[in-house]
Amino acid sequence: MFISKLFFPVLRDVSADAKLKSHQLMLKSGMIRQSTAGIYSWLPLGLKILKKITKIVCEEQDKIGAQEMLMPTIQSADIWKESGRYNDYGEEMLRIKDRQGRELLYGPTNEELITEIFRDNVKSYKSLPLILYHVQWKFRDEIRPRFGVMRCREFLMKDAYSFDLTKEDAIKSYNKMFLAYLRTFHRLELKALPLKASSGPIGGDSSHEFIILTDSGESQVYLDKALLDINIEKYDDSETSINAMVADYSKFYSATDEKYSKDEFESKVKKSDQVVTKGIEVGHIFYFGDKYSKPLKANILGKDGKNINSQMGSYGIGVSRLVAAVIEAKYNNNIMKWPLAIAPFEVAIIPLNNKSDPKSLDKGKKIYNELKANGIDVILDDTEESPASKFKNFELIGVPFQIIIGSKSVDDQFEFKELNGITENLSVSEIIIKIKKLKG
Ligand code: P5A
Repeated sequence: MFISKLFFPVLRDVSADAKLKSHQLMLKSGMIRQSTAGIYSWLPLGLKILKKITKIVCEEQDKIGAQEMLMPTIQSADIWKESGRYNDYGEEMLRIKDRQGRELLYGPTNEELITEIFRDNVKSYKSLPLILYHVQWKFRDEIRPRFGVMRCREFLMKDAYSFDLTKEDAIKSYNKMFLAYLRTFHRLELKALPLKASSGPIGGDSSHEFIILTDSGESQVYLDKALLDINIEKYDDSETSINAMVADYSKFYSATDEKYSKDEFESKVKKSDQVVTKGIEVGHIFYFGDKYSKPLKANILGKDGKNINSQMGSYGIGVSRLVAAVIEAKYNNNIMKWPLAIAPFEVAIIPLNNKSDPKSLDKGKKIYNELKANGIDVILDDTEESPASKFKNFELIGVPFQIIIGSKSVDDQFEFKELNGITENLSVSEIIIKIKKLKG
């Protein structure tokens, strides 16, 4: 991409309603624009990051054997009446009538729809275990949408659903997802903590929220400091390792506001290890047994030939919320610090004097092609703006690395600068090796 072609409408004056830094920076850099309260358009820069995050989320789902599919945003009210949630869900659900007067709704979640698909298509225990997922827009008519895409009305969620024969197997699926979630957030360079949580309108008796600790978060959390030291890289995919991981996390106290008990917290965690802070909920997983399979009659033939309701769980990640959460967790000096894996561009090539030295732009284009050929996501500054304004643009976008072509470039050596970090003099091939290594 050449920057002169990139549609990124910079907003000089961000509305005072944008209280969170992530909201301000996303508006300012032209990542998003509000369409109406709590509903946003994703402009090219924002969408690029959203897609990179989605890809990582999907890769980790695929790795545990979950299969991707796509369900619609609009659902029939009938299945929600069958599950009993049509009335329970209240005003958060956007209800629609079509021209025939049929009751429809914009899905706030998909437990009913996936259970219907399962009921109509899976008949025997032989098809289990089964985990299906999709990445789809959801609508919740939040009473107070705020903080940009952090708490909005239309948002992108990855939601997965597991089907098992027994409770024991369902807990295995739950634990596998637990690890997949920790790995997903780890790849986004976020420290997400699984906290025992209440299950709310989704239901069930076992649930964990995944929370990123930041002062700007909406959730109040209570935990043992030791949880922060658990290194998830030490767990592999074997059942023993997954069980060890769950046991390690269960050893230490952690709870969200709703589950918090002062007595339990103070008796279990010594004063110096007590952490009381705020966080952003980026994921939430649930085990709810037959809460949906029973009323929707999603029976399968068990091993003994008898019909049995499958044991289910559901697992959500707020993909669009994650974009804002990464900014909140990592921004520095008003600059978005994107992990390389999701940066809108990995490197910016900045010829400083395109006007007085047209050869520098040719050099820039040559490097651009070399980087592209090596699979590096690169943006070239082909404008005649002042060096100061060029640097400002790339800071605003948050490109993690810059190759500067200027008076300090000698022969094939260029300044290679980390955003807000150190500068080295490197050749193009050294730069390529370095970036490839950083990408892993
Ligand atoms: C799990 C998957 C569910 O809906 N059903 C399917 C279950 N869980 S949840 O906790 O209600 O939502 C999952 C994640 O979605 C994000 N999220 C939101 N993001 C932006 N704006 C909102 N209004 C919003 N509501 C939920 C959160 O990250 C949440 O963990």
